[in-house]
Amino acid sequence: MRVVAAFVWAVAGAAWALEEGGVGSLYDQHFPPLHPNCTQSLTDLLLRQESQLRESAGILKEILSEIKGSLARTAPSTEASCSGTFRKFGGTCLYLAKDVKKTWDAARTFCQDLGGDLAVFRDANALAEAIGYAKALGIPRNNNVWVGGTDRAAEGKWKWVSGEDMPRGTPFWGIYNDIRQPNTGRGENCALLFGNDGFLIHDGQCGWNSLPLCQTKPT
Ligand SMILES: [Ca+2]
Repeated sequence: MRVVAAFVWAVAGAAWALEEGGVGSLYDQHFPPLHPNCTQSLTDLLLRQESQLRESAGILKEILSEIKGSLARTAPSTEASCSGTFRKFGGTCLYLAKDVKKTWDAARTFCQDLGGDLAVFRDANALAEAIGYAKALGIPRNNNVWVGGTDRAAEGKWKWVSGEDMPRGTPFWGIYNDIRQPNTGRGENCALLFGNDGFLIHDGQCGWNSLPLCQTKPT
């Protein structure tokens, strides 16, 4: 509104100044003096135009908002996902083959054939998610689940198949019948989730037949 008023005053003021300066006659030849009614008409015109521009700006904003919403709905998702039978848990994909029983080595080959390896857990939350997964699948407590840990290369030095050291103690390894795991030395060199101990980690004989817990990265 102030802009419109200033413009009107500027036009009227300029016409008046030209007349006062002696070049008014030249100005009048080209721009006859505005009749007071004309000034009012110009003001009305500018006010109407301002109102229309505001209305147009509002409509354009609505259109822009619609376009943004449409783009957001049609844009492809960039969130990583897990392929095939694998399920996503945080930043990893797990697949517990509940109907497959194999030795630790055969279970590892089974997982590698699916593009992954036996599962490893770098923190307690990751292990807790895997235990929750096993329980949700209804794995019987007398079943065990192979994970990717072994001390076969050097007795007592438990390593993940990724080459990292396995964590020791709670809450990773179980304490069963007051015996802290791992407890069987050279007799048991492969790591499993022991059903009868709430699927906490135990050492087991690599030749036992247990369920493979496979892991891949989301893609
Ligand atoms: Ca051992």
